[in-house]
Amino acid sequence: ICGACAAARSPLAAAAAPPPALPGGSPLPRRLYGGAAMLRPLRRLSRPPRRAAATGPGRRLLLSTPIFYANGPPHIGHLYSALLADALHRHRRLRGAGPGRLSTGTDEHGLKIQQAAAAAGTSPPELCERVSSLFHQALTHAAVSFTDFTRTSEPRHQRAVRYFWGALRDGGALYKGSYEGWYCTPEECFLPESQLTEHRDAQGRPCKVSLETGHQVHWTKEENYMFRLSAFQDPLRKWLRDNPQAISPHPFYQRVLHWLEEDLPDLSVSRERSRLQWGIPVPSDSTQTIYVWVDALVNYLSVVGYPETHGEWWPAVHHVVGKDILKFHAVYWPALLMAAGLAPPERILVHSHWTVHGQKMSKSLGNVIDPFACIGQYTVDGFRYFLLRQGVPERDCDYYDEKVVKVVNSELADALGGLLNRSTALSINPSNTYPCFSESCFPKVLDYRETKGMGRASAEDYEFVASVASLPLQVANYFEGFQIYKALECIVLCVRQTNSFFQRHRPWKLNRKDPAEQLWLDTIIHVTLECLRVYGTLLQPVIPHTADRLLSRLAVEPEERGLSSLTFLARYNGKSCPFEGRQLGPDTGILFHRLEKSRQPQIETKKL
Ligand code: ME8
Repeated sequence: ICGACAAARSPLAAAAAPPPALPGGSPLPRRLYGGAAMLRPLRRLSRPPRRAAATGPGRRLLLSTPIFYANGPPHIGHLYSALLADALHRHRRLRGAGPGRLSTGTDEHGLKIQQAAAAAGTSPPELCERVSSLFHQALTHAAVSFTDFTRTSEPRHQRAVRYFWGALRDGGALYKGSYEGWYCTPEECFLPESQLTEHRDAQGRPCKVSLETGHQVHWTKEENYMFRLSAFQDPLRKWLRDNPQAISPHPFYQRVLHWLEEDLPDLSVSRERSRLQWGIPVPSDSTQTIYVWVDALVNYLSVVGYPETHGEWWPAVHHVVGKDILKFHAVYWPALLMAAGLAPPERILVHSHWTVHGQKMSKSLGNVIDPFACIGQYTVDGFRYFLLRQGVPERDCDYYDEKVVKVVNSELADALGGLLNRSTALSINPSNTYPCFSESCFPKVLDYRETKGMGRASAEDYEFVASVASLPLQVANYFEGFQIYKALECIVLCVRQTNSFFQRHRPWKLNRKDPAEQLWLDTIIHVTLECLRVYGTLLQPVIPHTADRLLSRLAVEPEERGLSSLTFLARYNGKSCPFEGRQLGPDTGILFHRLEKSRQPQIETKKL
């Protein structure tokens, strides 16, 4: 069946009169985003959408996590995706950047969910209800500060998907064709022969499996709607060449460019309704269901009010995604958007996977790590810290219990907690105030190597305060570059340097009765508390509860916790310091309790 025949059945498509399609071929779509054939407005909107401010401090940004399949309970891989997005969202707020949203949710349609419900002896809506609420709970429990939680079964989302489909069809990007190939249900996509290998199924019969995931594929032959993906090869290449920051980290950008050098066949974007009932029907063709990936990707638009108000946010959007869904986000999604008359997302931030003791996490291996149990065992902040500190987006990271205990104890409990404890101990700071800084003890110098005889601070001290002074900018750059683990590494390095500074000067040995010694003692504590204020402020996006306790102990008011108030060691630069002389907040005990090592927290099957 050619595109012209399909159009004859649909008045909307007939109006657009798409060019006859060559199945598998690549006739040029009538409208290409940013191409020579410029966009025609789709339908008149009731009011023109406001555009997202492109630059400047008032710039809006929608950050998104993937929406999670509602076929099984959350695991730490899901949580990691969400925490990365959450930390970026919180860091924007810390910077006082413009309005921001953090969207997440559940992906509830498709064969995978239909089959999981059947296997669980329940209906798809019931299964989705249960699993979606588990994800909602897990994210809330982990202090993910999402502003929107989309479920693809919601009417507002379904309406957006139908509208988006209409935009594709009106633009001539769809045609009906016969399609056959190997379908992988767990991945919800067709796979080419090059991505398959021979295997044996549970009964020992030969079968084919996905090379990447090991999931079995099945030969599927259907009449489907096809999307003219092949026609977007050049526009996609141009988009990436013009936007080298569009996909980070860089190896993933290169991977996508490489895919775009290979054949880019058209994409099947619907399934026969007789095979897949659990999904959104194709508008004006009830024999077909919209492909679950098209349905799911549109969540990023439906959350910002597509097709009415999305212009207030789109395309100021950053998607955080796992490497396994990179092609869907960096090839299919931008092409679909261009075909629907919209710009690609501004950035796609890609992370790798967590393995467990060197193995892929899988239900059959019984090594799936349960985020609820981890949070119970390591605390919200402890576990957030571990995943963000040890997770390196460029490469897979291995999870094991001992590592969590070791990292969290040494960096949060001992280094950070110990520093606060030592510098606020009543024995060392009996007045329980933020003491004064003395310029005579720590005079401003142009070259810290020439400090002999000038005060009490050593060249090492000058070097150390310089590294703390540069920390907020360094951290901001690492967040911007999607290297949160490096930001944390720098903070820890400074915390350790502060401990050394404190240790080096042995303030407990200073004689408080001697006015000169008292000045130096106060200065040491002042510098230490200033450092702790910087760390508490910068750690808010990662360990919000602990950072709050730390800042409250230092008597930093809520309105003083943003980056704009973070003038470090103002007195050293001859400015006044609003904290000097302030009474410290109440001592609420140990900042972070050391963790005990215990058994690995895994998912219990009864959870579903
Ligand atoms: O892919 N380590 O949903 P999903 C780290 N519904 N991250 C992991 C991981 C691991 N071991 N396993 C999975 C889907 N993830 C679609 C998304 S978006 C329009 C639709 C990550 O529940 C994975 O990479 O299978 C992905 O980013 C996220 O969890 C959701 O996976």
